[in-house]
Amino acid sequence: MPANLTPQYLEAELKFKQAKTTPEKIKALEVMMAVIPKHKGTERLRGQLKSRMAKLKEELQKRPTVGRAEQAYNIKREGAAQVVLLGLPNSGKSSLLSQITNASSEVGDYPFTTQKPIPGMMKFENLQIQLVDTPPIQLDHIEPGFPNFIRNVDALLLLVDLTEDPAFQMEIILKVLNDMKIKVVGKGVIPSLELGWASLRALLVGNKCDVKNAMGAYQRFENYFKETFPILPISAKEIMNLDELKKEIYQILDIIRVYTKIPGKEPDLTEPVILKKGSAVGDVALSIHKDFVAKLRYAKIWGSGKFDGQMVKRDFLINEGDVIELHI
Ligand SMILES: Nc1nc2c(ncn2[C@@H]2O[C@H](COP(=O)(O)OP(=O)(O)OP(=O)(O)O)[C@@H](O)[C@H]2O)c(=O)[nH]1
Ligand SMILES: [Mg+2]
Repeated sequence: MPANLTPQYLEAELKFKQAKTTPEKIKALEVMMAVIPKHKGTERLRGQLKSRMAKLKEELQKRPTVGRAEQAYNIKREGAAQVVLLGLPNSGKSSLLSQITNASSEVGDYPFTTQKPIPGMMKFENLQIQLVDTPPIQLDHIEPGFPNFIRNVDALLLLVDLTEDPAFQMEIILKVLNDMKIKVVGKGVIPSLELGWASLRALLVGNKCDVKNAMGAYQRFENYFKETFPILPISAKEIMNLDELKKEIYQILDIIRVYTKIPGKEPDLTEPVILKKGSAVGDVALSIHKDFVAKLRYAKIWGSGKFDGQMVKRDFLINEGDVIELHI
């Protein structure tokens, strides 16, 4: 039986031959393995590719590679929060980052386009939120620096391709996170965890809803996950539902915005103070200066008070949109 190799495969093979470094070779080989036609005629060749890949990965592990990959994951947190895009190859992570942030990340119609994390800033109302595009999730390979990075972000955006069995993709993502001792929490309270475990809020997003039949797949996927996760369909390419997505990203962060004012002046509504949900007046003072808390006598509050300008103490709980005048 002839192998019938496609132009896509031959192109990847050429890249493999031209590759100089082991990571370059692995990337080209990954593409070859992904695009090779899967039938009897290519069985032998697929076997060879697999063992070649095993050798290359072994080679890579032998080398003391501390540094490069790990350094790539040392991304400076900027804005009100740091949210990471996770998903399988080709799910559309880079398309989404390029669409809703000021950054651009290479988009390719072949898997493993993205090889290092890329941050971008997303504007949402009067806030900037940092989104980070990542290389695709793989079951058998986790890059150094990746687990540590993920454990320290504020929330995850799990992106699945609605044209390719989304529930299966979700299973793989959850398995990889579980292996890194990360418990993903959608709706509800964050549980207390065993030592060594981290928990992260996550939003589930089905991409490519513009494609025929994708919304049917979304309905089934949604039925399965909607009790446990906030979930929505989007199209990164056709710009569908992206404003709604921004709102949902803000929602999973569990933060509130309040505004401070000086007596006799209007509050500056372009400069929110960002605090965790459930914060009190004292936390507002603390966010301005640590000495401020000790000196705080009372505050006046517009919004959560019984009436506008009500006098409250430092343990008074605040809500989204409140305006607070601190008195020392
Ligand atoms: N129809 C459709 N195609 C999309 C959409 N989003 C992305 N794509 C296509 O899907 C392919 C993969 O997109 P990428 O953004 O590179 O996906 P990725 O998840 O970053 O891929 P890796 O970096 O390999 O993990 C490209 O051909 C995109 O044009 C979408 O909303 N609708
Ligand atoms: Mg990508």
